[in-house]
Amino acid sequence: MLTRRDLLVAPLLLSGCGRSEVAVERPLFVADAHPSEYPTVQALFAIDRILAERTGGEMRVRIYSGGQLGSEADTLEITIFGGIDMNRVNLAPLNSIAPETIVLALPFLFRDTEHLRQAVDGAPGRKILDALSRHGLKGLCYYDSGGRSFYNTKRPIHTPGDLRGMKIRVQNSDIYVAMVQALGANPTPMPYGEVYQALVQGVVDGAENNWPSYESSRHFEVARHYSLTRHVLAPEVLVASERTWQKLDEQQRDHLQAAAWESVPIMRDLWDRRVNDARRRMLESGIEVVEDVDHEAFVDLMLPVWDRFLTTPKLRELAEEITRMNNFDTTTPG
Ligand code: GTR
Repeated sequence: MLTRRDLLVAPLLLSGCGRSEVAVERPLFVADAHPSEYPTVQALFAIDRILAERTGGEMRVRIYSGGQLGSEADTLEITIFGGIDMNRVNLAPLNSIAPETIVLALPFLFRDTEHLRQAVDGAPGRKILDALSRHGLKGLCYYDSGGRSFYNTKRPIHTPGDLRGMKIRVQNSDIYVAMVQALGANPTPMPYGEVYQALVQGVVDGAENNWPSYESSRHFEVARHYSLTRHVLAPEVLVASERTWQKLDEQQRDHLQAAAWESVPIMRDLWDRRVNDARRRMLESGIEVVEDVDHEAFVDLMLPVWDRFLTTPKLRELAEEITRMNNFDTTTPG
């Protein structure tokens, strides 16, 4: 198993003299917080298969799933340094690194999954991935993450007032902190891997996530009230270390980028099925699902959050560009 010390020497192993002579002498290391059967991790396995086939086994990816290399925030730092070659993270831990990523995390920005897919497949998605290169990361592609909804151990949430005073775990991102504060609850930033215990011990009363994570993290065992607020649809993102990227020759980069793009429809297909399966299993487990949510009341309280985080004309334009794309009439689960 890879240790933190290995990660410190890993950049030295990806060697080469001139760019065109670079050889990948070991597999590319990639981190993911989710267990191996989760759709994001399955997408990484797909990348490995595609690369192995196209390069006759010269380029491979080795996947460290289940958060074994550390929290998303920690592994991102190591990725920027070059100790991990690739990282599949939620957009939230990137919010403090690249301000452009905040736009996709704005509450109630997306109407549904189709709207999100249109935005990330189009110009706005491209701009945000490109913005990462100034911060030591090469943005490769986005994956779905569905709608995040609040769940808790105490009571059903229909209105923001029901959240008042509750301690809610949030991802390590200022916009999530502000969002939960604006709803009248107490935000507690905490790495994903610590949330289950925190719920059991009452350190927090609730959290927020999509159906597949609510299930696979087993938070549903403790937090039995799941309210369909779907307040954020921010995607997952696959990044490479800019240091690793610079060590690959042009053909290797093309292979890696193509494999990442090709993994997106594979992931979306797995994702849609996983959302349906997780939802069905959760309902069967007897949790209380609150569908009757006062969305307007939630949206109203989020307007100041938009103002606070859209601090530059560039960010406002990006948000407007995405809002204008909201012209679909199909829906997919999320
Ligand atoms: C999941 C996401 C993870 C992580 C987690 C969290 O939906 O896939 O990358 O961000 O949420 O809440 O920390």
